[in-house]
Order: sequence, then C-alpha cells, then structure tokens
Amino acid sequence: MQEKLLNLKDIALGEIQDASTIEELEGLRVKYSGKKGQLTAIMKEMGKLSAEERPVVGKVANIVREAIEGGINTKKEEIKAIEKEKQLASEVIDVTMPGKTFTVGKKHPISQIIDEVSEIFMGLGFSIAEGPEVETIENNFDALNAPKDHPSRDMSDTFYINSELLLRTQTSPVQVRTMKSQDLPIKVISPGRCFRFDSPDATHSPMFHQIEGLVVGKDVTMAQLKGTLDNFVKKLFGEETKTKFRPHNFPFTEPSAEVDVTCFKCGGEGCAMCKQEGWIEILGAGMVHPNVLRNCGIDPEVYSGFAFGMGVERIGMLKYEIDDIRLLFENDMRFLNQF
Ligand code: 2NL
Repeated sequence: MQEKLLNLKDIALGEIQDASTIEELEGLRVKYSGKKGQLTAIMKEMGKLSAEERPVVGKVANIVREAIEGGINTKKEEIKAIEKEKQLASEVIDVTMPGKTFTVGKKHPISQIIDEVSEIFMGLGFSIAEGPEVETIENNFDALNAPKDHPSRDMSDTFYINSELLLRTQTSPVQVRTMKSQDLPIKVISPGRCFRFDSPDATHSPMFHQIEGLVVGKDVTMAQLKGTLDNFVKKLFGEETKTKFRPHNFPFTEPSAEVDVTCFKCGGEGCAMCKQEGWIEILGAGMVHPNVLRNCGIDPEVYSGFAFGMGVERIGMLKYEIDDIRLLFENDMRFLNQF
C-alpha cells in the first residue's frame, strides 16, 4: 500500500507539473484528493490494515496528500505569475505610435450668417421667434393677404401636404403666429428653413433659409424701417455701407420696397460682384399691409408696423463669393471647411 501511495504521488506530481491552466489543476485536485479521488480511495482501504501498519501507512498517506496539495498550490502560483506577465506584455503602450487625430467641427456657413444677423438684431432689441416648418395655408398665404390666384400659391410652386397644410414658403407665418398670440408692441425676427417647389440649379434650392423681421406698435413708421435696416447693413457689411430703397410690390406690405446696399467689394465703383452697378439687392421690406394686421386681430387704425425679409443663402453667397447654391447643401467638408 505504501508503494501504491508513493507511486500515486509520482504520477500526480508529474501531471501537476505538466498542467498549464488553473482549470487543469482544479481537475487534478478532484482527480486525486476529491471525494471520489484516487488518494481518497486508497485511504479508505486503510481500515483493512493491521493496527501496527495503520499509523505507518497513515503517515505516508499524509505526506503524499501534502505533496500533491503543495504541488498544486505551487503550480497555481506559477501559472498566475505567467498569466500576469502575459497580460502586462500585452498592455504595453508604444508611446512612439502616431496618435488619433480628432477633427473639430465648425458651424455651417448658413448657420454662421443666421447667428451673425440674429446677434445684430438682438442688439437692436429684437427677440427671436421660431415656428413650425409644416404650416397652415391660412398662416402662410391667407393671413398674409396673398390673393387666391397669386402665382406662389400654385401647386407647382408650393409643397402642399393636404387641403390645409403645406411646407412654409417663407418664415412670415411665424410672425403671423406672433401677432395672433402676443401683446403689442412686437419686435421679432424669425430665421428658419423654407421650401419651394423649385428644381435645383446654381441659384435655386427647394430648401433654403430666410430671416424675416417684424415690428408692430403705435406710430411705427417707414423712417424707423429705413433707420433699422441702415443700422443693420452697416453692422453686417461695414460702416461705410449705404442703402437705397426701390419701390416694389409685395401682397403683405404697402408701400413695399426692395433694398439695395452699396457693393461691399468695390464700395460702389462697379465690379464683377455687383455687375458694374455699384449696388447689390439684399432685402425686401415695407409697411405691414392693413389687411395683414386685421387678419391677425390688430386694428390698423390704431397700430402700424414694418416688416422685412432676406434670403440667407443669397447673403452667404455674396459674402463668401459662392457661385452655386448647391455647394451649401452637398456637405462636402472640403467646401465647408473654407468658411
Ligand atoms: C424678400 C421679401 C419680405 C416681409 C417679407 C412680412 C411679414 C409679415 C407681414 C408683412 Cl408677418 N411682411 N414679411 C415683408 C416684406 C418683404 O421679404 O425678398 N424676402 C427674401
């Protein structure tokens, strides 16, 4: 039996030595010292031995058990140390490797213009008003005094959603909402996205942006409109900029005007930018039509107002000398990063 035990010890220690994982070692512990293990089995047989033999064999059995357990524990530490080494080696950082580059984004040129114009008007005491891009025909056309047969109402010019809704063709409906819901005086600008049923080309996009302004109160005058716009263009294009009002016609204003500024490239001398005219058209404006005030629940006998509107893409294209509106919406970073 002693021989059996010593033999078992040699085999066990050999297997322990060959083990390469913690799991394998656990298996060996079960194989030898577990409840149904080989060492346990031999020790169970000790009952059959004589009283003289039993302590001697018992001593050997203990030595064997300790040798196996000790071997397993020692090997376990060895494997743990090797695994730790491996992990450390795999986590070594090569500080000479090139780093990841993070590109910092920037505002789209259209957003830059909207923010710049908004800042100027906020400085003049205006608030910013926003509204839905899906609008009612009432807010987009009827309230704004657009005749029923006005060409802009045509199915081929406007994206209709159903018999009551459309994609707004200008941001004026935001101001209509403001007039219908807020107390006077009103002094707001409404920047935002607009939609018209146009085929894209160098100067047209079915989606574009506008900034409109509206002032309504007692004794609001055309002189104040001119002063406000004069102040605005000087801040946007430079103090030397002059304005010129040309008579025009809009259904929602009376009188109406188109507003030109002295060319900010040549200062009015005439150049390619202003087509040798010295002036560049930048805005539409006028005194709010009495019908519009009435449609929005404001008495035109007591109150008056002025309004204006500008195309953001047009201003951006002039300012940054962009010759094709589509470039603004292709989102090619090589283009956008220039502004
Ligand atoms: C242009 C011309 C304009 C308005 C917009 C307006 C709004 C209300 C009442 C009266 Cl609620 N008028 N807006 C007035 C004149 C011109 O825009 O050329 N836009 C790009």
